[in-house]
Amino acid sequence: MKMFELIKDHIKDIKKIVFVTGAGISQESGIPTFRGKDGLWRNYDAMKLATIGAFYDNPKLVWEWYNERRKNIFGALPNLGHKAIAELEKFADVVVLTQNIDGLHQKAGSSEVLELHGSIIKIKCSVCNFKDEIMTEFSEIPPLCKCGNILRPDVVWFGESLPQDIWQKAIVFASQCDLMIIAGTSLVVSPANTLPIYAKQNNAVLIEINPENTEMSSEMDLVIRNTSATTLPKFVSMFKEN
Ligand code: BV8
Ligand code: ZN
Repeated sequence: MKMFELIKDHIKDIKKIVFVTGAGISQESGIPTFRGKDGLWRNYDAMKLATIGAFYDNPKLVWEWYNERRKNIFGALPNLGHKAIAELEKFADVVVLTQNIDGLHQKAGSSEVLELHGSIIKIKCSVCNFKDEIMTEFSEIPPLCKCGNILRPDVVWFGESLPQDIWQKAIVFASQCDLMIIAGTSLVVSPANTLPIYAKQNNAVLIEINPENTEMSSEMDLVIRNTSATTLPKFVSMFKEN
Protein backbone atom coordinates (compact mmCIF):
# COMPACT_ATOMS: atom_id res chain seq x y z
CA MET A 1 0.00 0.00 0.00
CA LYS A 2 2.21 2.74 -1.45
CA MET A 3 0.18 5.54 0.10
CA PHE A 4 1.10 4.45 3.59
CA GLU A 5 4.86 4.48 2.93
CA LEU A 6 4.80 7.95 4.49
CA ILE A 7 3.69 6.81 7.95
CA LYS A 8 4.94 3.21 7.84
CA ASP A 9 8.37 4.41 8.99
CA HIS A 10 6.88 6.68 11.67
CA ILE A 11 4.26 4.21 12.88
CA LYS A 12 6.21 3.13 15.98
CA ASP A 13 6.36 6.64 17.33
CA ILE A 14 2.70 7.50 16.59
CA LYS A 15 1.23 7.61 20.11
CA LYS A 16 -1.43 10.35 19.80
CA ILE A 17 -3.85 10.41 16.89
CA VAL A 18 -6.44 13.17 16.50
CA PHE A 19 -9.29 12.86 14.00
CA VAL A 20 -11.06 15.97 12.69
CA THR A 21 -14.30 14.83 11.07
CA GLY A 22 -17.25 16.36 9.25
CA ALA A 23 -20.45 15.39 7.47
CA GLY A 24 -18.58 13.31 4.89
CA ILE A 25 -17.75 10.57 7.39
CA SER A 26 -21.47 9.99 7.99
CA GLN A 27 -22.41 10.21 4.31
CA GLU A 28 -21.97 6.43 3.91
CA SER A 29 -24.39 6.00 6.85
CA GLY A 30 -27.09 7.74 4.79
CA ILE A 31 -26.82 11.17 6.43
CA PRO A 32 -26.72 14.05 3.92
CA THR A 33 -23.72 16.41 3.99
CA PHE A 34 -24.04 20.23 3.83
CA ARG A 35 -22.59 20.52 0.32
CA GLY A 36 -24.42 20.82 -2.95
CA LYS A 37 -27.83 19.12 -3.27
CA ASP A 38 -27.34 17.37 0.05
CA GLY A 39 -27.21 20.76 1.76
CA LEU A 40 -30.79 21.64 0.80
CA TRP A 41 -33.88 20.84 2.92
CA ARG A 42 -37.27 21.76 1.43
CA ASN A 43 -35.08 24.06 -0.73
CA TYR A 44 -33.86 25.84 2.37
CA ASP A 45 -30.06 26.23 2.50
CA ALA A 46 -28.88 24.30 5.58
CA MET A 47 -26.27 26.97 6.29
CA LYS A 48 -29.12 29.56 6.48
CA LEU A 49 -31.41 27.41 8.61
CA ALA A 50 -28.67 26.73 11.17
CA THR A 51 -28.82 30.30 12.48
CA ILE A 52 -30.42 32.01 15.51
CA GLY A 53 -32.10 34.40 13.03
CA ALA A 54 -33.90 31.55 11.23
CA PHE A 55 -34.96 30.13 14.59
CA TYR A 56 -36.56 33.32 15.81
CA ASP A 57 -38.12 34.01 12.38
CA ASN A 58 -39.74 30.56 12.28
CA PRO A 59 -39.00 28.28 15.27
CA LYS A 60 -41.59 25.73 14.06
CA LEU A 61 -39.77 25.32 10.70
CA VAL A 62 -36.33 24.93 12.36
CA TRP A 63 -37.78 22.37 14.80
CA GLU A 64 -39.31 20.42 11.91
CA TRP A 65 -35.85 20.38 10.24
CA TYR A 66 -34.12 19.05 13.35
CA ASN A 67 -36.94 16.56 14.01
CA GLU A 68 -36.49 15.16 10.48
CA ARG A 69 -32.70 15.02 10.87
CA ARG A 70 -33.09 13.39 14.28
CA LYS A 71 -35.40 10.71 12.88
CA ASN A 72 -32.91 10.06 10.06
CA ILE A 73 -29.97 9.94 12.49
CA PHE A 74 -31.76 7.62 14.95
CA GLY A 75 -32.26 5.22 12.02
CA ALA A 76 -28.60 5.41 10.94
CA LEU A 77 -25.74 3.04 11.90
CA PRO A 78 -22.03 3.82 12.18
CA ASN A 79 -20.13 2.74 9.03
CA LEU A 80 -16.71 1.10 8.59
CA GLY A 81 -15.10 4.53 8.86
CA HIS A 82 -16.54 5.26 12.32
CA LYS A 83 -15.75 1.67 13.42
CA ALA A 84 -12.12 1.83 12.23
CA ILE A 85 -11.54 5.03 14.26
CA ALA A 86 -12.92 3.28 17.36
CA GLU A 87 -10.73 0.21 16.73
CA LEU A 88 -7.55 2.32 16.43
CA GLU A 89 -7.84 2.94 20.18
CA LYS A 90 -6.15 -0.48 20.53
CA PHE A 91 -2.95 0.93 19.01
CA ALA A 92 -2.76 4.60 20.14
CA ASP A 93 -4.44 7.42 22.10
CA VAL A 94 -7.28 8.46 19.79
CA VAL A 95 -9.33 11.65 20.15
CA VAL A 96 -12.14 12.61 17.77
CA LEU A 97 -12.89 16.30 17.20
CA THR A 98 -16.14 16.24 15.23
CA GLN A 99 -18.33 18.88 13.64
CA ASN A 100 -21.11 16.28 13.42
CA ILE A 101 -24.10 16.36 15.76
CA ASP A 102 -25.16 12.77 14.92
CA GLY A 103 -23.41 10.88 17.74
CA LEU A 104 -22.26 8.09 15.36
CA HIS A 105 -18.64 8.15 16.58
CA GLN A 106 -19.83 7.37 20.10
CA LYS A 107 -22.26 4.74 18.71
CA ALA A 108 -19.25 3.08 16.98
CA GLY A 109 -17.45 2.85 20.32
CA SER A 110 -15.10 5.84 20.23
CA SER A 111 -14.41 6.75 23.87
CA GLU A 112 -13.02 10.31 23.47
CA VAL A 113 -15.26 12.40 21.21
CA LEU A 114 -15.54 16.20 21.41
CA GLU A 115 -18.73 17.49 19.72
CA LEU A 116 -17.59 20.96 18.59
CA HIS A 117 -21.02 21.94 17.24
CA GLY A 118 -23.27 20.23 19.79
CA SER A 119 -25.55 17.20 19.59
CA ILE A 120 -28.94 16.52 17.98
CA ILE A 121 -30.14 14.62 21.07
CA LYS A 122 -29.54 17.60 23.37
CA ILE A 123 -31.93 20.53 23.93
CA LYS A 124 -31.73 23.72 25.98
CA CYS A 125 -33.92 26.70 26.84
CA SER A 126 -33.40 29.77 24.68
CA VAL A 127 -33.45 31.88 27.87
CA CYS A 128 -32.85 30.06 31.20
CA ASN A 129 -30.09 27.49 31.78
CA PHE A 130 -32.38 24.46 31.46
CA LYS A 131 -30.70 21.64 29.47
CA ASP A 132 -31.90 18.08 28.72
CA GLU A 133 -31.70 15.19 26.24
CA ILE A 134 -34.61 14.20 24.02
CA MET A 135 -35.30 10.61 23.09
CA THR A 136 -38.84 11.01 21.74
CA GLU A 137 -40.53 13.59 19.48
CA PHE A 138 -42.29 16.56 21.10
CA SER A 139 -46.06 16.46 20.57
CA GLU A 140 -46.24 20.19 19.80
CA ILE A 141 -43.38 22.30 18.37
CA PRO A 142 -41.71 24.59 19.27
CA PRO A 143 -41.80 22.96 22.73
CA LEU A 144 -41.85 25.28 25.75
CA CYS A 145 -39.56 25.25 28.78
CA LYS A 146 -41.09 25.32 32.27
CA CYS A 147 -40.01 29.00 32.35
CA GLY A 148 -42.40 29.58 29.45
CA ASN A 149 -39.74 30.32 26.83
CA ILE A 150 -39.14 28.12 23.77
CA LEU A 151 -36.71 25.22 23.83
CA ARG A 152 -34.09 24.87 21.07
CA PRO A 153 -31.70 22.12 19.86
CA ASP A 154 -28.43 22.34 21.89
CA VAL A 155 -26.28 22.81 18.79
CA VAL A 156 -23.97 25.69 17.76
CA TRP A 157 -25.56 27.84 15.07
CA PHE A 158 -23.63 30.10 12.67
CA GLY A 159 -22.71 33.34 14.40
CA GLU A 160 -22.73 31.61 17.79
CA SER A 161 -19.47 30.76 19.53
CA LEU A 162 -18.51 27.17 20.29
CA PRO A 163 -18.71 25.92 23.93
CA GLN A 164 -15.41 27.34 25.20
CA ASP A 165 -14.52 24.42 27.48
CA ILE A 166 -14.81 22.00 24.54
CA TRP A 167 -13.00 24.35 22.14
CA GLN A 168 -10.06 24.93 24.49
CA LYS A 169 -9.71 21.13 25.00
CA ALA A 170 -9.82 20.62 21.21
CA ILE A 171 -6.96 23.10 20.72
CA VAL A 172 -4.86 21.27 23.34
CA PHE A 173 -5.47 17.84 21.75
CA ALA A 174 -4.69 19.22 18.27
CA SER A 175 -1.51 20.88 19.55
CA GLN A 176 -0.20 17.65 21.13
CA CYS A 177 -0.94 15.00 18.45
CA ASP A 178 1.64 13.08 16.36
CA LEU A 179 -0.82 12.32 13.57
CA MET A 180 -3.94 14.27 12.55
CA ILE A 181 -6.35 12.60 10.14
CA ILE A 182 -8.87 15.00 8.58
CA ALA A 183 -11.74 12.91 7.25
CA GLY A 184 -14.97 13.93 5.49
CA THR A 185 -14.82 17.67 6.01
CA SER A 186 -14.54 20.53 3.51
CA LEU A 187 -12.77 22.64 6.20
CA VAL A 188 -14.94 25.61 5.18
CA VAL A 189 -16.36 26.32 8.62
CA SER A 190 -14.32 28.16 11.27
CA PRO A 191 -12.98 27.87 13.89
CA ALA A 192 -13.00 24.05 13.40
CA ASN A 193 -11.00 24.52 10.18
CA THR A 194 -8.08 25.99 12.17
CA LEU A 195 -7.40 22.71 14.04
CA PRO A 196 -4.95 21.37 11.40
CA ILE A 197 -2.85 24.51 11.90
CA TYR A 198 -2.37 23.69 15.61
CA ALA A 199 -1.27 20.16 14.68
CA LYS A 200 1.12 21.46 12.02
CA GLN A 201 2.70 23.74 14.64
CA ASN A 202 3.42 20.55 16.60
CA ASN A 203 5.02 18.96 13.48
CA ALA A 204 2.30 16.35 13.40
CA VAL A 205 1.79 14.35 10.18
CA LEU A 206 -1.37 15.66 8.44
CA ILE A 207 -3.43 13.25 6.35
CA GLU A 208 -6.63 14.18 4.47
CA ILE A 209 -9.23 11.58 3.48
CA ASN A 210 -11.75 13.07 1.08
CA PRO A 211 -12.88 12.22 -2.46
CA GLU A 212 -12.65 15.95 -3.22
CA ASN A 213 -10.21 18.83 -2.70
CA THR A 214 -10.64 20.87 0.49
CA GLU A 215 -9.61 24.34 1.72
CA MET A 216 -6.36 22.92 3.12
CA SER A 217 -5.40 20.06 0.76
CA SER A 218 -2.15 21.84 -0.10
CA GLU A 219 -1.14 21.86 3.60
CA MET A 220 -1.42 18.07 3.92
CA ASP A 221 1.49 15.60 4.05
CA LEU A 222 -0.72 12.97 2.44
CA VAL A 223 -4.02 13.31 0.56
CA ILE A 224 -6.13 10.17 0.00
CA ARG A 225 -8.84 10.86 -2.59
CA ASN A 226 -11.24 8.15 -1.48
CA THR A 227 -14.10 7.68 0.97
CA SER A 228 -13.60 7.31 4.73
CA ALA A 229 -15.38 3.93 5.00
CA THR A 230 -13.07 2.53 2.30
CA THR A 231 -9.83 4.09 3.56
CA LEU A 232 -9.89 4.08 7.38
CA PRO A 233 -10.03 0.25 7.80
CA LYS A 234 -6.68 0.17 5.93
CA PHE A 235 -5.13 2.20 8.77
CA VAL A 236 -6.27 -0.48 11.23
CA SER A 237 -4.68 -3.27 9.17
CA MET A 238 -1.48 -1.23 8.87
CA PHE A 239 -1.23 -0.82 12.66
CA LYS A 240 -2.08 -4.53 13.08
CA GLU A 241 0.77 -5.58 10.76
CA ASN A 242 3.33 -3.51 12.69
C1 BV8 B 1 -18.18 31.42 15.29
C2 BV8 B 1 -24.23 22.63 13.83
C3 BV8 B 1 -17.53 33.27 16.66
C4 BV8 B 1 -25.67 22.80 13.53
C5 BV8 B 1 -22.75 23.89 12.33
C6 BV8 B 1 -17.12 34.84 6.84
C7 BV8 B 1 -15.91 34.28 6.50
C8 BV8 B 1 -15.32 33.28 7.33
C9 BV8 B 1 -15.98 32.80 8.51
C10 BV8 B 1 -17.19 33.39 8.81
C11 BV8 B 1 -17.74 34.40 7.99
N1 BV8 B 1 -18.89 34.77 8.54
C12 BV8 B 1 -19.08 34.04 9.70
C13 BV8 B 1 -18.03 33.21 9.86
C14 BV8 B 1 -17.83 32.24 10.90
C15 BV8 B 1 -18.69 30.98 10.58
C16 BV8 B 1 -18.18 30.26 9.36
O1 BV8 B 1 -17.18 29.58 9.39
N2 BV8 B 1 -18.96 30.40 8.25
C17 BV8 B 1 -18.54 29.72 6.98
C18 BV8 B 1 -19.80 29.25 6.28
C19 BV8 B 1 -17.80 30.68 6.10
N3 BV8 B 1 -18.49 30.16 11.76
C20 BV8 B 1 -19.35 30.33 12.78
O2 BV8 B 1 -20.32 31.07 12.75
C21 BV8 B 1 -18.99 29.55 14.03
N4 BV8 B 1 -19.04 30.42 15.19
O3 BV8 B 1 -17.32 31.67 14.45
O4 BV8 B 1 -18.35 32.11 16.47
C22 BV8 B 1 -18.25 34.27 15.91
C23 BV8 B 1 -19.45 34.70 16.46
C24 BV8 B 1 -20.07 35.76 15.79
C25 BV8 B 1 -19.59 36.24 14.51
C26 BV8 B 1 -18.40 35.73 13.98
C27 BV8 B 1 -17.72 34.72 14.68
C28 BV8 B 1 -20.04 28.43 14.28
C29 BV8 B 1 -19.90 27.37 13.24
C30 BV8 B 1 -20.80 26.18 13.60
C31 BV8 B 1 -22.10 26.23 12.86
N5 BV8 B 1 -22.86 24.97 13.08
N6 BV8 B 1 -23.43 22.73 12.60
C32 BV8 B 1 -26.20 21.75 12.59
O5 BV8 B 1 -25.47 20.84 12.18
O6 BV8 B 1 -27.40 21.90 12.31
S1 BV8 B 1 -21.70 23.96 10.97
C33 BV8 B 1 -22.11 22.54 10.02
O7 BV8 B 1 -21.65 22.85 8.71
C34 BV8 B 1 -21.40 21.28 10.37
O8 BV8 B 1 -21.29 21.10 11.76
C35 BV8 B 1 -20.03 21.46 9.71
O9 BV8 B 1 -19.21 22.22 10.53
C36 BV8 B 1 -20.36 22.32 8.53
C37 BV8 B 1 -20.37 21.51 7.28
O10 BV8 B 1 -19.02 21.24 6.99
P1 BV8 B 1 -18.58 19.70 6.76
O11 BV8 B 1 -18.96 18.91 7.95
O12 BV8 B 1 -17.18 19.74 6.33
O13 BV8 B 1 -19.55 19.19 5.60
P2 BV8 B 1 -19.56 19.66 4.09
O14 BV8 B 1 -20.86 19.22 3.56
O15 BV8 B 1 -19.17 21.10 4.00
O16 BV8 B 1 -18.37 18.80 3.41
C38 BV8 B 1 -18.45 17.40 3.42
C39 BV8 B 1 -17.08 16.96 2.92
O17 BV8 B 1 -17.05 15.53 2.98
C40 BV8 B 1 -16.82 17.36 1.47
O18 BV8 B 1 -15.49 17.84 1.38
C41 BV8 B 1 -17.00 16.04 0.71
O19 BV8 B 1 -16.12 15.96 -0.40
C42 BV8 B 1 -16.59 15.03 1.75
N7 BV8 B 1 -17.20 13.69 1.61
C43 BV8 B 1 -18.43 13.40 1.11
N8 BV8 B 1 -18.64 12.05 1.19
C44 BV8 B 1 -17.52 11.51 1.78
C45 BV8 B 1 -16.61 12.57 2.06
N9 BV8 B 1 -15.40 12.37 2.63
C46 BV8 B 1 -15.08 11.07 2.95
N10 BV8 B 1 -15.91 10.00 2.75
C47 BV8 B 1 -17.12 10.19 2.15
N11 BV8 B 1 -17.93 9.15 1.94
ZN1 ZN C 1 -36.30 28.10 30.38
